[in-house]
Amino acid sequence: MKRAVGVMMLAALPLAVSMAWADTKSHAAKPGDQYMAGAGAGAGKMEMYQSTDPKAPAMTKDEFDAGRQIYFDRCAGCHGVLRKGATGKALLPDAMQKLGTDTLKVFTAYGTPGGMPGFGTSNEMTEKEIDIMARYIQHPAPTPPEWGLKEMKASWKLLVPVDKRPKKKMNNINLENLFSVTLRDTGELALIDGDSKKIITILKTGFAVHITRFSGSGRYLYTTGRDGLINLIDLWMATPETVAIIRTGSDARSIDTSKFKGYDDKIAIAGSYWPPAYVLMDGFTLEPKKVVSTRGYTYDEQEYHPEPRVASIVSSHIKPEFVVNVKETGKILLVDYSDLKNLKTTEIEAERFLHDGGWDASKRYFLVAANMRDTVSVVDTKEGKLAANVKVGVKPHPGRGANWTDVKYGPVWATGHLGDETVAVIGTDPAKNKQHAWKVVRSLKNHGNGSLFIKTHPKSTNLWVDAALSPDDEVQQSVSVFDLKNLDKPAQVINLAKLAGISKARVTHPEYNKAGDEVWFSVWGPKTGESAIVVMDDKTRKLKAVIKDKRLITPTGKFNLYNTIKDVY
Ligand code: DHE
Repeated sequence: MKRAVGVMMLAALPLAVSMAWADTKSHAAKPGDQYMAGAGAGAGKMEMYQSTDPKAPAMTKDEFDAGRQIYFDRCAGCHGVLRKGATGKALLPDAMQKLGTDTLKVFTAYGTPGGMPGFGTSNEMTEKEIDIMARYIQHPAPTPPEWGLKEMKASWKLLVPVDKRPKKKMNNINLENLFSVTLRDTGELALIDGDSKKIITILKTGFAVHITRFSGSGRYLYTTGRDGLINLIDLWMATPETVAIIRTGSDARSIDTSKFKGYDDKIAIAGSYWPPAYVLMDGFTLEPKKVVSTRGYTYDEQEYHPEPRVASIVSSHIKPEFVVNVKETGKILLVDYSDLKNLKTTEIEAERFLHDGGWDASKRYFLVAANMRDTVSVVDTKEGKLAANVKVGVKPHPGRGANWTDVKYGPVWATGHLGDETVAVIGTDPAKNKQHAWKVVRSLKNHGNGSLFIKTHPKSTNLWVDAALSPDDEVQQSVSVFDLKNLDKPAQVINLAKLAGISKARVTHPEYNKAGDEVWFSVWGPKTGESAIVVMDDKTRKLKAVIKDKRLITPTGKFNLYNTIKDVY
């Protein structure tokens, strides 16, 4: 196993230096291995108490602090901050002590058949780090600090107050066709003009920034880093700039804004993994208004869970409501934002380990993957009820999914899977196609497992599916294209990395332009290698453009402004 620089130093280094270290070492290998990696700088950097358990193997304070940092960077996303388990198994001290240091070193180095990556075989941890981790997880998990309104307010910076912002749009960017692109490993966003395909600007954001959402009017862009840092960007400025920032927690993935008529731009919501909570903010300034904890009881066994993390959040178009998906308790919350002082929430029992999801074409039903239960939960947001729990393949992972009108089954929504090669197609029209509603009506064959994202467009007859986390190089670089008019025909498989002239990269996250005639993919290379965005002509399925630029480092998610606001997918 390769030995890298002393990781014991890492926790003590300032962020910029530790990121540079990551640049040359840990990020260099396989980008997809980072999928299950965790929280990044946020919670890992905070001072935490090291408890002493006489049954756990000895560790120096430096080793313990290094373990804490590695755990937050690599493990917390799957196993949870408190190690109660979610996508990964629970790692509680009693069970870990029974397994012992040597066995735990083998699991960490070589991975497990359950899907845990081998951090030694991928060169993402050194022998020394693996030894530290094997001992660290036999100690009780230290609890990161809480983060309430006071801490949020202290972190809040209104860089450009509302009255100092432009009164009209000061640029000639076609905002409706703007793409916001996550540059994962540099903690930046690239704003790309969808028409000219030129980079407009690159903006600094939080650590390993996760998603972009836009305000209902289309003027503001919101993004959250894994470290809970939120940027509010004003797209009307001559060159779009950050006008406010806030830290809403130390570990976060989701953000959205009010979309119901009359509430455009007014309220923003951010969800946190740690502390497990969501916060409602003023949409124009990010001033935090109300923090709501998601700690509580699991929906099924009604057992207390100290860390039910907020996974996806979507904004309803038909009511003043946010749909908040709480991972570990398996509850979906419909949060009525029309009266923040007297907050009304409908709590729906769905399924545990909720992750990502999207609307059906009518925008009445929200479909969300409970990935560790091989289930898609469907909520009827009009009635405020669970419509169904649909059993699908192994570990569904839809992103926001894909909607079309199937020639045989009427309106449907689809998801790919991390754990098998299938694409599950679910009927979504209980009014006119009742016999197919909330059933898997088709199971398509993707070109491999490890699918993260799937997409189509109302103007398209193609369905594009990636397999970015497949262990096979050829498969992870390729996408399947299905003909929605003839789904009995096998998919065409196209290697997009090859089209971009890049040999080491994963291809992920299809996103259409506003017109629905181009589909954009990220060719996600290592931080020190080459990446690109490939634009495919949707009709001909031929290459239309390759966007390459030395600033386009590790592009992953891409969000077209119009399609994101209107939930077109
Ligand atoms: Fe994501 C969406 C959580 C790893 C790219 N990811 C989401 C959402 C959640 C989530 C909860 C839904 C947000 C919403 O809609 O409000 N992601 C997590 C994790 O916990 C996980 C597994 C591990 C981690 O530590 O973060 C993880 N995600 C990744 C990656 O490694 C990906 C592939 C690359 C990256 O940029 O980090 C990645 N996740 C994305 C993208 C979306 C996303 C591009 C938005 C999809 C969309 O089309 O809306």
